[in-house]
Amino acid sequence: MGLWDIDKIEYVGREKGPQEGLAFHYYDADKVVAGKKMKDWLRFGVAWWHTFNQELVDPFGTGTAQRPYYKYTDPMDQALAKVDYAFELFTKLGVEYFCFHDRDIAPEGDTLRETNANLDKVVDKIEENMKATGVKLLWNTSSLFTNPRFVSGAATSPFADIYAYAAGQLKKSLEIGKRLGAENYVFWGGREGYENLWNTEMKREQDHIAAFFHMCADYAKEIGMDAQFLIEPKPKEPTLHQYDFDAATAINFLRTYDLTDVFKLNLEGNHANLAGHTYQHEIRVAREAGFLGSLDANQGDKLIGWDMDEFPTDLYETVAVMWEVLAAGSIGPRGGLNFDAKPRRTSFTPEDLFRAHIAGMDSYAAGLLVAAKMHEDHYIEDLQEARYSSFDSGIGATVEDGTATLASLAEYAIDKPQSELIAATKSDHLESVKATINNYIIDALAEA
Ligand code: XLS
Ligand code: NI
Ligand code: NI
Repeated sequence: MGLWDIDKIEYVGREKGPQEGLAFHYYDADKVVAGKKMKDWLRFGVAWWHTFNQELVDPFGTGTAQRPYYKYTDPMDQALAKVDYAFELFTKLGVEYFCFHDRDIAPEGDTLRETNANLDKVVDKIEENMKATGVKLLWNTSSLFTNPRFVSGAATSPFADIYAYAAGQLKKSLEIGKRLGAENYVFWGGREGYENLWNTEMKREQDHIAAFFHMCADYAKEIGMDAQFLIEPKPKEPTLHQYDFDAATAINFLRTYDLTDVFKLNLEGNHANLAGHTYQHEIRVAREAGFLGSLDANQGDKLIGWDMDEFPTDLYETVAVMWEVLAAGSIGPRGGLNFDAKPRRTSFTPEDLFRAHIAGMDSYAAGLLVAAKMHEDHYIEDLQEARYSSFDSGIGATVEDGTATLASLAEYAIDKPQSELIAATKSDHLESVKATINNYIIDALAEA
């Protein structure tokens, strides 16, 4: 049973009925769906910070989590012990990737030099375990938001010493990413924004962080670190306003500062909601602009306006996400689905960590099955094609081939009576579309 006192999680399908908690009902890693194995479409990753470090605190209470490694009271002993627990959890779940911040895996020392030495010890052990298990690093990142030194940001801090420290931290993180063969490297700007605009030079701060990103790209090139760089948009929380607000804002930033060759986006469900979007919207924006990089799989709650980081179980959302992923051909060049998610405070046992990942993995596997069936039938593609068909020929085609002018269009429209214009529009039958998507969910999962 190992360190966690839990057996390897197996795929049992639906034969045992709906209540088999410690087994996969839909996630069948090697099953081929839409031309690829499920595990290669989904590339699940475990988030070190939530799964191993999150104590399930909330603003009103201390942690409720019960974890077997809490018996190691020395921070370094605990950090090293966690590596064993981590790799056993990955292999028992059959998850092939993981992600971490520098601060998740090793305690800080008083100086960057001491901190880096702590990191090296844990990274040695992580590297050994990666070799032994074949589990890979989906991405690593630097925490430039936890320590009080980052109170006013890191690469947008008004304090130059802090900026320099952040750069030093990044240098080390990129070296670790290279050493561990990171597929991606993530930048989430949790404190890169402002609390108040009156004391903020917004453009100056953005110039600074752009320079920071260029330095990171240059250094990665210099040391031969070839991870795909990703910006992870989030509109707010912890700061009042964050500069990488949403996908569209982040893409505009990358274009403004000539960073489009280096960066793509890592998109997160709950962040999308905080920005007033759906997860599907954020993925669509990135996909159509060519910036889809990777996904942080979690969900928010309709009734609560902050970052809940719930494990994703909303099938309607996983279907939408996987529909976009199938349309793109992959999550991203080197992307995966990282569970940036934590069990609820009331799900505090070690076993709940497994249950939560199983729920997330099954929900995305189910989403993949449904979306694959929709793509196979060309249901959405046909519906969209028909909707825009008036642009395939006639006056519409002149718009798309660039020959239309305001005058040519006005000339075409000038004598059209209202009755003809209304006749040119068609009902979307949106309620039927939504009901049909429901039917796809019901039918595809009944067949699974
Ligand atoms: C916080 C972010 C964070 C990033 C990595 O809301 O999602 O966890 O994924 O720094
Ligand atoms: Ni988040
Ligand atoms: Ni995230």
